[in-house]
Amino acid sequence: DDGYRLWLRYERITDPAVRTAYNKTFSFIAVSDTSDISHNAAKELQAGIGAMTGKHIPIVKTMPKSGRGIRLSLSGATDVTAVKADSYVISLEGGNVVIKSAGNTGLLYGSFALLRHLQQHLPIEKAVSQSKPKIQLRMLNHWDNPEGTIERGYAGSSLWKWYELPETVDPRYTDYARANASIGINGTVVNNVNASARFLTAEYLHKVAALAGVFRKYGIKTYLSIHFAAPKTLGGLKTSDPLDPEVRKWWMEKTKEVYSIIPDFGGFLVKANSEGEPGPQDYGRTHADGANMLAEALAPFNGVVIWRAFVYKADPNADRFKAAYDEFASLDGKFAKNVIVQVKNGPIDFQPREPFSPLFGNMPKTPLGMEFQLTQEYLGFATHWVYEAPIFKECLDADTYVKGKGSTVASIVDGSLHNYPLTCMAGVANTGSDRSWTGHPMAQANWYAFGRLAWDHTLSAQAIAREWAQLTLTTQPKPVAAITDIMLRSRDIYVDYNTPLGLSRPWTGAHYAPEPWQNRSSRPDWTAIYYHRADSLGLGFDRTATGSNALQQYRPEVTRAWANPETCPLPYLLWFHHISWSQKLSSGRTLWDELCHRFYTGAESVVWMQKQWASVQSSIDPTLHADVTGRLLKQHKEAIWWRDAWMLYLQTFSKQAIPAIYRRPERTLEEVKEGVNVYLMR
Ligand code: BDP
Repeated sequence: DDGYRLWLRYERITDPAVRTAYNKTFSFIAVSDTSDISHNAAKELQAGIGAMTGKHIPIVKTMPKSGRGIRLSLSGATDVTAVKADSYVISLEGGNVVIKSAGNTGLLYGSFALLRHLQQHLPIEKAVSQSKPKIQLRMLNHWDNPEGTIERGYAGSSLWKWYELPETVDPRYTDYARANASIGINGTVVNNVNASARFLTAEYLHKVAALAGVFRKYGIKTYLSIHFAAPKTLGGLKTSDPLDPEVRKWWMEKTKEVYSIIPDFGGFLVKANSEGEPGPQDYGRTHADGANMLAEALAPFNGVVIWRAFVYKADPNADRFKAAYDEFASLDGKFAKNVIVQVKNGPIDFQPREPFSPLFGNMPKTPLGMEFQLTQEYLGFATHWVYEAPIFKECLDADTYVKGKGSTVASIVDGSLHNYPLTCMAGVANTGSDRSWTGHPMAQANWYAFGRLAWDHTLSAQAIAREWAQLTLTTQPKPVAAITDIMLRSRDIYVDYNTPLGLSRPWTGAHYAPEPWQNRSSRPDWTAIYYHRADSLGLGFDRTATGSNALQQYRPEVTRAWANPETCPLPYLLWFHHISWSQKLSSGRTLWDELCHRFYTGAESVVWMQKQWASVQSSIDPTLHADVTGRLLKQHKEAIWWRDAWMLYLQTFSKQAIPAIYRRPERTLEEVKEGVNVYLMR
């Protein structure tokens, strides 16, 4: 198994009782709606159930007089909301399974829900359910470049073969769309946020249209990241000032052209005045001015602007933690109706563990979308096994207290707390041209978990892990439990050997190798020492009132809990405090001893992962098992690499010994540095 089929494997059911029950129930699929989406729903059921039972199930327009089957039933309702159209009910009527929805997308999602159920070999009666998405725009963001590379992509090159498009349409695009639809994803931004203006040329729009033509048959809308200076670079104008009438006209005409080529185009995603990208501030205008200009051009077509809040200036005295809040909170209420501000889960940058972004809750009049990162930029690329649902859940379940207790980030993002008219959750994709789609086969679970949570953020990380393992790896309960266990612990294990106790590592470089000593860069906030602040006294970034006071951006309930080093949860400790090496922590250990403990147990726990994985060998496809075994070997080596790098480096400040219960690193700090240099060599 090369992993290509993802969680849509539809393996033949070997249990005769289950197969007989399914065979009795499924002798036809009746669908009268003739839309592509409904047709694809029926086709998916036919292929899936057919493969699982070994029986050909005909697709028919009207219900046959005898026999039992599945009916896809589109209610005649008109003028339904997008959420209604995506919702579905699965019921049993006279022995038939009926999937009902007000929209054909609901029929598609209901069909995939039924298939998920059957793939777990569950009784048909238990499929009776109803479901509606909590978020309207459930999107992937691809950081794909026109020449085929992927920024922060670790699974091969771009799925989009721009040089072949639009004439050649790779069948893989259909499988991509099926996979997304199966977990409820209904939007995709196909190009990098560091956007090339090339995507707005007619030539590229036709390529994008060919992709959109495939995606729309699975209920997926296509979006583009835009280059804010396109009026200049592409249009030959003298300026890209968003208040300039010529510039506005250029965007209106360009947008019209986009819609003439892609009639159901979704909208624009924008990274502006961030990390060197152009933006409205180049002309003394605000983010709102920039977004509203695009919103005006998109409004006639019901398109949306998704404007990113990932900004931080090159100010040596500023705390990058505060930047997004400082630039955006005051703009609340100034954005046009069809603008969503997309916020990364944490205030800095997709770190292995971050507190939630303080922007959540502080823009009640502006729909805030969530941006998670599926690709493992800071999580060991495609080598380390990190199940990300706990990261997503930790943020979604966090309480902001903006409207009292229970004001979770999820309730903000799903629009319920502030009555947002638009809701959006995006995942920076981890897909690429690798046969397994995601490089590390277990990273498929992160794509899966993102889709499931964007649909329903109340699902638990555990339930999703179990479901994914059953669909993707094996239906046997014991190995499923063992794999779920690895998945649920994997993130904490990674954090322990990589960035324990609230350390972070968004420094420049490969974003892979340990370089806590890195102290030179074109900007101070691109060095390692800016973040960890190790010195002879202690470690960590003081963000309390005696430091940058970033904690002030949260509500008092949060600030109070986190501003006190005694009550600040250990996982966030060094995010907010500079702690002395010998200070006793709530664990009973001193900071230095706790660090040693985390680094060592973290690295050691990878051995536990290896053992768990070895224990499931007989239930897993041999190719896949061997692949993951190899990656775990590497992960263990690199966990020790990270441990040694941090420990030896921090020891130069703490001047304390590594407790005798742990084996001393087998290399010196200089040797680790040399190794990292080789890694970084060009
Ligand atoms: C950082 C990445 C960079 C992205 C940037 C972003 O290192 O490649 O362009 O985020 O989100 O994490 O814009």
